[in-house]
Amino acid sequence: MSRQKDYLNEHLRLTRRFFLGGSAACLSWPSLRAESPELTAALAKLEPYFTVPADFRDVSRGKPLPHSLPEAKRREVGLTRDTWKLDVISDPDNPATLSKQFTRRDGTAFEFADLMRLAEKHAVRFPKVMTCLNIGCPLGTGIWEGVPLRHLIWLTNPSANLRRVYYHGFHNDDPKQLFRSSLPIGRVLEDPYDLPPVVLCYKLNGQWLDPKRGAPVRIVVPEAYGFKSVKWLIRMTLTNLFHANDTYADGNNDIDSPLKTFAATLLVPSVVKPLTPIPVTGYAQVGISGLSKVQVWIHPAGNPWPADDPYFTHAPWTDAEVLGPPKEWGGNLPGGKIPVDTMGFDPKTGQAKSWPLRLGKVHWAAVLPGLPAGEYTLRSRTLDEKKQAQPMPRPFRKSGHSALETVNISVKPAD
Ligand SMILES: Nc1nc2c(c(=O)[nH]1)N[C@H]1C(S)=C(S)[C@@H](COP(=O)(O)O)O[C@H]1N2
Ligand SMILES: [Mo]
Repeated sequence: MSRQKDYLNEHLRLTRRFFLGGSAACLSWPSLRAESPELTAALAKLEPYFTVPADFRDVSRGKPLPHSLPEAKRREVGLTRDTWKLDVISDPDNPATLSKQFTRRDGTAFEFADLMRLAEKHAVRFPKVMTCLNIGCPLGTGIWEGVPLRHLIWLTNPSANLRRVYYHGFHNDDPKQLFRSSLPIGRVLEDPYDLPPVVLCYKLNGQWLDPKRGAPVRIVVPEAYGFKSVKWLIRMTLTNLFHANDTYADGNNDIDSPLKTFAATLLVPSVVKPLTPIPVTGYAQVGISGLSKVQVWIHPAGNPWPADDPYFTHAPWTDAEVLGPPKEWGGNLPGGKIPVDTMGFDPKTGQAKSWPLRLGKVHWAAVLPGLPAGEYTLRSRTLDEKKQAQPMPRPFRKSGHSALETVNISVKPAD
């Protein structure tokens, strides 16, 4: 019974702290490495690091969805590798000075074979999580392969008045279905902060891009939310306009927002027995500011919290264990191996050069202490490399999800 008393004391101590709202040192909870068959079982159920391309969550627009078109129709409209045609033009209203344009009308469109010629010399591969700014939860993580877009831009011989690139995908030739995005030319020509380049992407996880993921060619912008990575790319306009015209701007979104760092749970038991340690697993999206820690905090549900601490910064958060590189990468990678020359991986050893991978995802686990019967609330959060706690430094929804997740757990004896 003395053990139970300890738990109850602990519980009271926590509860008191909630009411006082003071900051507190971390509790020494049972460590993850403590043998726990429940945790081992939970870890065995973790999703793979990379997502099988067909298992990506799909948020495509279009009526009909471009990837649902029958093969014959996709051939007709240029959505197969051997029929793909890309227009690359100067904006007629705000022209960029180019000496060459690629157009279907003149029979000079840029084709897949042209892209493959560039790929022989310039292909790059990098891991990236694809996340919808509106939904918040990652749609999938993959190794994206493509040709840096700047190599195509240079083929137009731009010499002046080029400030932005507008691009859009196939939209059933219906202006109402247009999905477009844009980038400042500087981001296309140069890669700041050691980011991978913006690419004309044609492979995912070592396989040709499939229709759902935007085949034959999509844009992928490494540091951006999904809406910048336009699928079924058919047209690119080089303009002297200085501003964005993204479809996502119409949805009241912050379209210049790079990926945020945040944590969420994957496996949490909704009912557990009293005084029984609780295994929890989750993931963290590793945004532009990196990740130094994932932390968790469980407390009795319904306790008041000081209104001047909306992000629970004074709560007794405890470190979870951020898992290292997996033994199996998943994602149906050819041979189960990271493709050669994937950015962020050592070409000799095939190992990640640093961990977690920036702009990727990482998994975490924790064992929460056993608790007396009652209703509890579990929260998790990240600290980025500057130790800024989620949802800071960018808490606003329209720049991407970073709200703290809340999960309810019932602690009660088995019936
Ligand atoms: N042409 C086109 N491209 C598109 C979209 C679209 O509706 N049409 N959706 C965008 C959005 S909002 C997101 S989040 C990503 C999702 O990428 P995925 O389908 O590969 O997961 O695709 C982007 N590219
Ligand atoms: Mo999206």
